[in-house]
Amino acid sequence: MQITSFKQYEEDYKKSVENPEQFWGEVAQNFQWRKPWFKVLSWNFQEPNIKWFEGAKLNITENCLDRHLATNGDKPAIIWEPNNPEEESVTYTYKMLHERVCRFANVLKRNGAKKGDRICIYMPMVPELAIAVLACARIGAVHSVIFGGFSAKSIADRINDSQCKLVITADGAYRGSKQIPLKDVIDDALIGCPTVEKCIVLTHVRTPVSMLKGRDVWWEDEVKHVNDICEAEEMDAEDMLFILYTSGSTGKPKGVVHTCGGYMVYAGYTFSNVFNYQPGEVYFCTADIGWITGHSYIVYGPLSQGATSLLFEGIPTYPTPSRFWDIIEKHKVNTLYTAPTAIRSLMSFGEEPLQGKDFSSIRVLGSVGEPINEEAWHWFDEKIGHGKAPIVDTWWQTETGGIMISPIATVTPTKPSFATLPLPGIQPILVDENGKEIEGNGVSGNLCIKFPWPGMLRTTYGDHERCKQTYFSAYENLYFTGDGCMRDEDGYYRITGRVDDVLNVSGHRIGTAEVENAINMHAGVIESAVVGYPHDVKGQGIYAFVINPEMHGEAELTKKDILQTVTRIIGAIAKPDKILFVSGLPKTRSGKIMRRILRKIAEGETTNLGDTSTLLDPAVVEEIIEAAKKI
Ligand code: 6R9
Repeated sequence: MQITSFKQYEEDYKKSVENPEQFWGEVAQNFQWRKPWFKVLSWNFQEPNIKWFEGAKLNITENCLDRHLATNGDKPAIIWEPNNPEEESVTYTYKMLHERVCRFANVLKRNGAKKGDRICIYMPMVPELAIAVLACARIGAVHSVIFGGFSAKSIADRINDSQCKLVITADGAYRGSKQIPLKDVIDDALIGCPTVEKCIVLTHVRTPVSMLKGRDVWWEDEVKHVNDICEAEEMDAEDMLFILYTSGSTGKPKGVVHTCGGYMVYAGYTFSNVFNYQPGEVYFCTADIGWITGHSYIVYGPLSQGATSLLFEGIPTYPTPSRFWDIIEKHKVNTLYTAPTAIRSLMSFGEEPLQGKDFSSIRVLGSVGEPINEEAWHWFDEKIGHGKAPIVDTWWQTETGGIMISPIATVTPTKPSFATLPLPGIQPILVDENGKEIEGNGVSGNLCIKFPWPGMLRTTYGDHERCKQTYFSAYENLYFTGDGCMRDEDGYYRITGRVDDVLNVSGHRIGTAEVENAINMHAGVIESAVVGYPHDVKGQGIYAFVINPEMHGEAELTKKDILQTVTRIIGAIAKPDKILFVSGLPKTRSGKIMRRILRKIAEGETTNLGDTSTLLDPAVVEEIIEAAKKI
């Protein structure tokens, strides 16, 4: 199923559009099914109702583990690099990983988990995180992984939304020189989570934690009480595999739902092709398993293909900005898949951290999460790839399950900051505001997809209407991505960024409404408006305009108060980079905040603010501009 020439890509693409069912039916033959499907695809985008491989039975862990045992049992499945380079790295072969997953699956059962139950995972980037994820899949429980940077309140909201029965966590996590007290955060979260019956705690940083009698158990104790034989649960192709929460333009994150069969096929197929993975190679994705990139391209995609997936706890700059390069040298990494924000941050340290490092193993480079600017692209190409490693700029989303528009390594000619061409099976279309298709090349519009693909989301947990409204109602019969996009003269796609109220901060999706809600929780805040602005390292920074009561002679409100509130309500990842206290916000007569104006001010624009005639009080704009000059 690996594409090896551009001609083959063109042929496969054509076939995938002309006869999608035959195309995906053939791709799916490369996976292991307990029972075959009777229909490859049935769909409509109105409801939406999408079913892939209907009637088929499988368990994704048999594809990620069992099927490799006979031939590749002793091959490394996961290599783990700890936060502190002085500690030993750990390697799990496929045999070992299979054994650990089965054992932990039995621990889950012992603690009352069964098929269909939702399980929240809040863990550091350790092999046990991958084990926990796979153990859920093994028994047919639905995992909901929450990134370690989210606050107790965010966790509680997510746990309650999907009524999780179990939580898997650790005492803490390392993040460079810092420690994150995961269990403490979970304890705070669980005060408001009546559905959680058990909490399994892994020892990692060895910080003291409190264990609640009857609820909390230690991972290390539990595994002693079970054996390592665990028959995989037989799942329907359309049974739920996981929920992953993501931000949208409203205040409340949605639980994006992926199902077993289609997701597996899509993650595996795209992994194998986009990275042109070759047997025996070491593949290093620097994402966190708390995000979709980690789900699809640290765990499920690579393991389904019998690959060696390198997993790393820590940050790119600790203990030095050579950390990635040292890992590449040490483990002879062949593929590095990372984010533009990490590249820009490492660029800022100059040449010194690269001196004497051996990059000769690098064959393929990848970028994900946000548009990659040309400067970062060239630096990545020259300094890390030495001009010899193709860069795959992979555009996709939590909702798409896997990579959608991207070069295929060694096959597609690349172009700096272009995601290039759609993968087989993906039918992008650009539309104007009215949903009219923009045809031809050298054009820009809103990016939609007009035909289903196996990895697409099926619903948003507990609220199908929301899924419909968010993705399938903006334009009739199309999946709307929320991204703006241009198609150049060669038909290459370049993603220009979100067209909705979603920010992309260091590759993390954050809704402006979420941040505003958090800021407004502070007793002293009357109202706020949040917009993004260009940031050298993060891609986008968060700019908050906050109405300060002090200006009306009330209690003193400080920027620190606001930062603390946001950290408590959402998590440190959503902290504004700039806060501007104002006495009013630019509103229309109907009371809508004119973000367009605030965005311009945040970008440093002071004169060309566009039409302000519909504003209720145009004078407030002048005041904001003056204040903005001072910060
Ligand atoms: C995989 C992931 C999705 C949003 C997406 C877009 C942006 C992702 C990109 C990119 C330009 C790329 N995005 N990859 N923009 N070029 N190669 O990041 O999922 O966290 O859901 O974010 O990220 O705006 O809509 P997710």
